[in-house]
Amino acid sequence: MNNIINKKKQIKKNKTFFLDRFPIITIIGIIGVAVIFFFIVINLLPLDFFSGKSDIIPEESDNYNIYFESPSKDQKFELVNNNETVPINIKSKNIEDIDCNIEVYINDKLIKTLEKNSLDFNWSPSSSDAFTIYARIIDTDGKPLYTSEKIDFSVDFRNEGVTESTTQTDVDIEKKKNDILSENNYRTQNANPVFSYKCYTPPVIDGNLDDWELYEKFTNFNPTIKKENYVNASDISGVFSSCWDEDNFYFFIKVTDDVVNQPFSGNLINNGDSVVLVFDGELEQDFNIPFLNGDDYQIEFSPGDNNGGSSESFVRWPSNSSLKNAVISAKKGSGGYTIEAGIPWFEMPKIAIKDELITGFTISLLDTDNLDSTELVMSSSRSFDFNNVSMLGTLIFIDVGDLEENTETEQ
Ligand SMILES: [Ca+2]
Ligand SMILES: [Ca+2]
Ligand SMILES: [Ca+2]
Ligand SMILES: [Ca+2]
Repeated sequence: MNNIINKKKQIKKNKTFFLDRFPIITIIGIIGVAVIFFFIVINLLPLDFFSGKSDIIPEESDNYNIYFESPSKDQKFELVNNNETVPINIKSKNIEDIDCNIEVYINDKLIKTLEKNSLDFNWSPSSSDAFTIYARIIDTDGKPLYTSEKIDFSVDFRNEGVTESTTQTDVDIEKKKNDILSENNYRTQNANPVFSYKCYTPPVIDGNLDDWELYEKFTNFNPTIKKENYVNASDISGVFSSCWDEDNFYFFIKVTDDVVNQPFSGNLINNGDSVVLVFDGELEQDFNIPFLNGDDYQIEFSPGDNNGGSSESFVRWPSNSSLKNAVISAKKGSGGYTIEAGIPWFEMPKIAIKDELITGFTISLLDTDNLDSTELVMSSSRSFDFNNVSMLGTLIFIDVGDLEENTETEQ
């Protein structure tokens, strides 16, 4: 009997033991659910909802990165006038998957907000000065995710004052350029676009620089073919300008070259010191075609051969013949040469010249010093291949009014 009572007691004890604990388990369960819910809510709310800690960055942001390819640290830009610009090239890492923009600050002032896929532009400084540039990745709420290193650089205008008075015009020109750049397709990764202004008075083709003061100067040539032979800027470098009207494309190139050597003429000029211009006339339509086709032109210019022959040009593509109707003037000296030329548009009939025309374009400097063939090629695009137009940079033809008149009336 006692045994039975004891067993019953034991069973009862076990039952109460379990039932006593049951509410505790329930409470723990409720707390657990509450905690999980709490974290879900936190994640759904902006980060600074609790306590304003806006500098808390998601873990993976450690991998975001942006840095400047141009300007480089302490780089000095020597600009001829206000039409010249400083190329800003930003590289990014691991921002493909986040919704963000890039803000660019110069001297702590926001100068531009870029889309993450288009991180190159030309900046027009207003005067000679020292500058500090940095960029931030910002998310769609404007919250900064990453700030780049600060890069110091300087700008020195050689003709300070001469074009200072054209500020108002420059603003309009910059706006027109930016509108074109933001509304069109071009190969931004190949090179910063170069602008060719319409001229209201054509340059005098005499090999002299005088009439190029108002036009954009391009100097940022890169070693592209046989680049292991590149020594320094006195080996080979250049300053390029161009302009246009309804009749002709005009350009001026000043080539610095330690040894001017052109043993050849006619269809061999591309083996000696020479310059080659490549146009893709229908950039938009041919965006995915790497080979040269019917609207492309590859035109070579020689400053004249070693025997005192005159300057000449040769169309390598599409016709493989000399360029008969171009007007060319060249000057050779001990430290290089200049070529000034006007090419009638009828020699490049597939380029339908008009305001805001965008073409694929690269100008390359072919340098021969001591050998019988090209030793090094410097190009206006980051890479260059004679047979691949998808490596070309961009030339944009724009009409910004009569620059000469603007300068005269404002002075
Ligand atoms: Ca001239
Ligand atoms: Ca050279
Ligand atoms: Ca083409
Ligand atoms: Ca040379």
